[in-house]
Amino acid sequence: MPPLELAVVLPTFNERQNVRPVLDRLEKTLRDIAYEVIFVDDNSPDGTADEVRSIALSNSRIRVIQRIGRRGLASACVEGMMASPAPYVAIMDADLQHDETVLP
Ligand SMILES: Nc1nc2c(ncn2[C@@H]2O[C@H](COP(=O)(O)OP(=O)(O)O)[C@@H](O)[C@H]2O)c(=O)[nH]1
Ligand SMILES: [Mg+2]
Repeated sequence: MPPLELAVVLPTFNERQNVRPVLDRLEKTLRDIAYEVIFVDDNSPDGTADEVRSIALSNSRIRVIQRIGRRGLASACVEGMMASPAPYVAIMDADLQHDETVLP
């Protein structure tokens, strides 16, 4: 594997239905970049973290930090950033609101 270039951190709360779509979009646009995706989920009742794990099982680019008994967008972002060795980090909403094609 080439060295990681980019970590995309996706803070989530109840984004289960957006997990696959956002990953599909990132895969298309980051074709030539060695990237990983870190979801930081605050134990969403809709099972967002389980959805990520089911995909991560067969895709080592993807992982989830599931925080129990905690909430907070800013601390979720920091925790995701600190969990990656990548030299570049991007934070995005998981709700498909941000244009991922600007990342490259
Ligand atoms: N981990 C975590 N993620 C959050 C929290 N609140 C919001 N998010 C996520 O952070 C991103 C931004 O939140 P969003 O509600 O879209 O904010 P808005 O776009 O400013 O209305 C989304 O991916 C949310 O799922 C939180 O307390 N913890
Ligand atoms: Mg949003």
